[in-house]
Amino acid sequence: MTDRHPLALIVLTVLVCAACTRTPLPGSPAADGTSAPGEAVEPPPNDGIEPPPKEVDLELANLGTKPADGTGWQDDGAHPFTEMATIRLGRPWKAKTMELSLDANDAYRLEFRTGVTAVGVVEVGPKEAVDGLATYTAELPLDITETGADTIVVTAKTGDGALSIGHLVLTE
Ligand SMILES: [Ca+2]
Repeated sequence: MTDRHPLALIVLTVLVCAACTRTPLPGSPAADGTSAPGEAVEPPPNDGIEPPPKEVDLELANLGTKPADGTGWQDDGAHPFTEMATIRLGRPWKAKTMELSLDANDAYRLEFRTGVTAVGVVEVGPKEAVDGLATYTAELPLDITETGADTIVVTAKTGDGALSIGHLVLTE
């Protein structure tokens, strides 16, 4: 396709120029990341879709319903985030096994904590054969079972920054 609408070129040119003027020259006062006084900060483009939060706070009690495998990472029944999910367990759990669903194309790190102290880590994923949420089951390390945990912090080891958890069930 070479017959682009002329307006598209104008828009592109304006965007490129805007990017140029925002790039500070080495040694210029703005190079340390501070904005010049009075410089307007433009809002991010809004395509009408609410962006997922960086961090979410979840309760185990609200994660009991298993969404179908393949549910989209932002669909009903999924809890999307981009960096970290904190799951409050409501009480200390000396769990032996867990079942949970996660967006399939990421590798997740689940850090079990009691208070702010880490007691053990479980890593799951990815499961490339599934598109959307996939279910995992895991036996928990003895440290977690013996010490107990009241919080799980979920982050990604690798992935696309589009993270999601569906359900979580612990078994003692
Ligand atoms: Ca993902």
